Amino acid sequence: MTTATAGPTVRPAETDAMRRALELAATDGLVLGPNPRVGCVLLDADGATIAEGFHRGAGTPHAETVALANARAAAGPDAARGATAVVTLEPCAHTGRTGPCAQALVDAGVGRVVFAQPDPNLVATGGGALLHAAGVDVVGGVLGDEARTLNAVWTRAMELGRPVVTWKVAASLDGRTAAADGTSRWITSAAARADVHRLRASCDTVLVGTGTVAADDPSLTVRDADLTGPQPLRAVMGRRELPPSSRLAVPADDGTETLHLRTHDPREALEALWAADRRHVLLEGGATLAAAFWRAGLVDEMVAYVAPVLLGAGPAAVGDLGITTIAGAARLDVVDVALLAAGTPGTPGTAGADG
Ligand code: AOF
Ligand code: ZN
Repeated sequence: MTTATAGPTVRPAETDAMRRALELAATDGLVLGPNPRVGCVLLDADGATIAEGFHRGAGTPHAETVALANARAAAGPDAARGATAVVTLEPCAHTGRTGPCAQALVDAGVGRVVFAQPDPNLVATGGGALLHAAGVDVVGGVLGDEARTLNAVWTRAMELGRPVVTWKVAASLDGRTAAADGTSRWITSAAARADVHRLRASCDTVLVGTGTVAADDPSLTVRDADLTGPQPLRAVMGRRELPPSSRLAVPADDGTETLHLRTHDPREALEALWAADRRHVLLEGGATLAAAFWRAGLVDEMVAYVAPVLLGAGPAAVGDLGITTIAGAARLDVVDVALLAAGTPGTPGTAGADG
């Protein structure tokens, strides 16, 4: 990508417009699906706003096209001629669900484009170069960090070329996920289980192994948290058939989808999920599956719910990681710690089998 960062300096009105575009992109209640949040503001030569737009989610027009349409609706077909487009993401150069925005900006006669984040999507990138080649002034990187933060998971997934994987564990203080006889209700508190539902709601996929389905019959749905979009996809990995009466084998009446990935290879599973437009997978069990992902280097983040409970025996949270000596220990960085209402173990029957 060629971005003329050494070109004309960025005017204060353009930085202000970028702040506004970021605000538009961050609009509440959007159902983004696999797409990023994007906002766009069109400025005239005096730095006054001509029109604004933002992207509402996969399958809907991109922010730039929305802003151009709003400009035309307000001031006629030439409304954006000579304008400056301020966009939170490098305009796309591809024809996907919609046409290339970079070309639409050229066709509209936009004279200058200021964007925040270069497009990390290899399929769509190239808009900066296209604009530059068409004689448009292009400046990238304006409030780039803010834009990247706004789409942190999406950006990471695009850079990795696979969904981001968050591994969730709920265990006793001694790292066990069930007692010796297999009973596991309720190790963690009701507050911890509610937090799991918020975590699920922030992911587009929940992944477990066939063993977990057979052992726990989880429902893997978001019940205890706000959900703007559809329920996360329930993905099950492994070659074993799902027990026909299990919650995941029975079609859900609310449209919740289940996908059985008949493989034991984490990489293959993520490829299939990527092909299904998934960006953020919550790995929820069990120990063998978690170990397989860990050993493949495919865990990006871990969320551990640790209950002040001792079991002394019972299955461990993760299987063999191939670590034989302390020098080989997997050491993680602590990003955040929170105390979730200790001392409120749930009442059996108040949540599903998978809280
Ligand atoms: C968006 N909204 O406002 C912009 C995007 O599948 P498509 O055709 O909607 O294309 C999605 C890609 O287009 C996306 O990953 C990003 O690279 C680029 N720009 N996408 O969803 C927008 N400007
Ligand atoms: Zn676009």
